[in-house]
Amino acid sequence: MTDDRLIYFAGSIRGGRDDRALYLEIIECLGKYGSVLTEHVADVNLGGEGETLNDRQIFKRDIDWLMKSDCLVAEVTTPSLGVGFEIGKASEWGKPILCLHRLTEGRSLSAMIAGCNDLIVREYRSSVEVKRIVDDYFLDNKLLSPAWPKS
Ligand code: 6K6
Repeated sequence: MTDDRLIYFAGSIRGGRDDRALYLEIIECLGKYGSVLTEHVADVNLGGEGETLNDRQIFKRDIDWLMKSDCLVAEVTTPSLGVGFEIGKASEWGKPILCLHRLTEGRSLSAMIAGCNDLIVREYRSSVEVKRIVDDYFLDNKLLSPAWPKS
């Protein structure tokens, strides 16, 4: 039943790569619930010499993927213009959006994310906890319903 669900995972790239290893754990967890279109977000080589697409090509490819995705899961701890843009677009298009935010001393989430009613925002403290939140999200909510409308 989950085979055809397309999940867009968003995480910081040029905003900062400190959480890259955690993105990989989240992407592996998301793989239980559908196909993750953006596995490269956790790629250790992303942005390095091997990058073949220019910015316009990256933008077009990612926007096309986001448009055809069934939901957006965004890790929002490291502030990223790209992730914020993707959340804004997905919200405008009525996609289900789960934002994952790690509680960090001295830093708080943007009010434009924390205060937006279109998003589900979940706070976590550890990689174990963030994966439990992802499991709960996909197992509990109506995303699993066959009648769930595609945007
Ligand atoms: C080349 C040089 C540095 O990074 C690259 C390759 N860039 C990207 N590749 C794929 N997706 C990207 C890239 N840059 C941004 N994105 C999209 O925006 C991803 O879907 C991420 O969720 C988000 C990250 O935005 P920034 O502003 O942190 O880069």
